[in-house]
Amino acid sequence: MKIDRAEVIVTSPDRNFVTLRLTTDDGLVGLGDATLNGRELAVVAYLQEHVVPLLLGSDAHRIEDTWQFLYRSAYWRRGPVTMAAIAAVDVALWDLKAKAAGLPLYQLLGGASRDKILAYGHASGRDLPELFDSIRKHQALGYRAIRVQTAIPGLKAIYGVAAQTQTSGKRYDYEPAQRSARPAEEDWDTRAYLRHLPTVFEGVRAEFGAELPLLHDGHHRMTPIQAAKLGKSLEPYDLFWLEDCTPAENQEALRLVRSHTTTPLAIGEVFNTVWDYQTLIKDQLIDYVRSAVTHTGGISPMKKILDYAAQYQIKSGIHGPTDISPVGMAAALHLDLAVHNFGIQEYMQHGEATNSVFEQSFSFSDGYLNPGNQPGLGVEINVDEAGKYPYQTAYLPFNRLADGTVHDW
Ligand code: EZ4
Ligand code: CO
Repeated sequence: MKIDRAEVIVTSPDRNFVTLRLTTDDGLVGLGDATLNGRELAVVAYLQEHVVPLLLGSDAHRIEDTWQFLYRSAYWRRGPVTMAAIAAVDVALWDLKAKAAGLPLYQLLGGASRDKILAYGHASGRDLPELFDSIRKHQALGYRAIRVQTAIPGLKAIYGVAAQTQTSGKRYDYEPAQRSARPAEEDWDTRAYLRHLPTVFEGVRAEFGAELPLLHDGHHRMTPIQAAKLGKSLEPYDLFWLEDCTPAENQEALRLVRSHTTTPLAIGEVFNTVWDYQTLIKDQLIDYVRSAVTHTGGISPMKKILDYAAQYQIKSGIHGPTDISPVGMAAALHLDLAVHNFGIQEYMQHGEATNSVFEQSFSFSDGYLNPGNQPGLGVEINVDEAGKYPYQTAYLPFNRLADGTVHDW
């Protein structure tokens, strides 16, 4: 099974997606998601200029060897662009191997450890009534676990609140990347946020009861002591997790947060290797690993990170926003089904145009996902449909404080 063709397909149905398509000499097709939100074309160039020429003619069965070759032969290691490109190759090779075996991919990862995959969705609102409506809408869709984000009085637009952004939003509850030539500017005030957020969770618990699992994303905007304070003030509301409470680069920050609160901590959507987790996992400073399969070098390294985490009772919470394509989502779902230490899967649902480009066999019902039993990932790309949606420049927003200082978004 030799790699005969390697194509990089860029399409922008509801948003930009980059897909690697490998074709073998015996005619099998494998897909990998290479989408890196707001930096898509850097990964396209990395793949086209430096990876595709190295893959042609190589043995598609040698997944680990190909991964190590791409990682080590580059000499310059890690980083989101490199690891997104390598991830696309890794996932496409797993797709091919599973198709060659005639098995759904999870069977090659040890088989199913569970029957179904608990998902959480993103509810948001500018005020409590709007937030409650959004939570109810998610419950009506079947969701059994819900992330809660709200506006902060005095701030005009912040991360995670659908109705505040100017994006198309027709099919999405929330889509942060905006199709424009420059990143949109949003605003931030941590003290206002720390005062407001506990009142939101108090309201949600009063309305929806104690049972519903609730999550929240701090999106890297707090200092360690601010995050510690927030974790403590949210303890009465029994969060499933508090995500990305501090900027992710400093692993030691989580030690301070951890020493002050029993609110479970999740981190890692911007990480790209196991080294980003080394201290966090071995010192048990977190409860959930948030990496995306697509940004962490693929299924092979992600499985290793989760196996390492399992030794410390740390579970998975794989990143699954709309900027992960259906190919990347399927890769996550096969891993979710197979690993013992599964925690929860983020799932936001793609729009109709995206679903017309990517034919999927995974399903969502009654709050649970399932990758299905098609051989491989179970996702195919319709190249004619993809061709109808050319790339459009789009950026994630950024934050400024009241005095004009750039802040974490
Ligand atoms: O902001 O994927 O938990 N989910 C998130 C996402 C990220 C986007 C960035 O591209 O934080 O919504
Ligand atoms: Co997040």
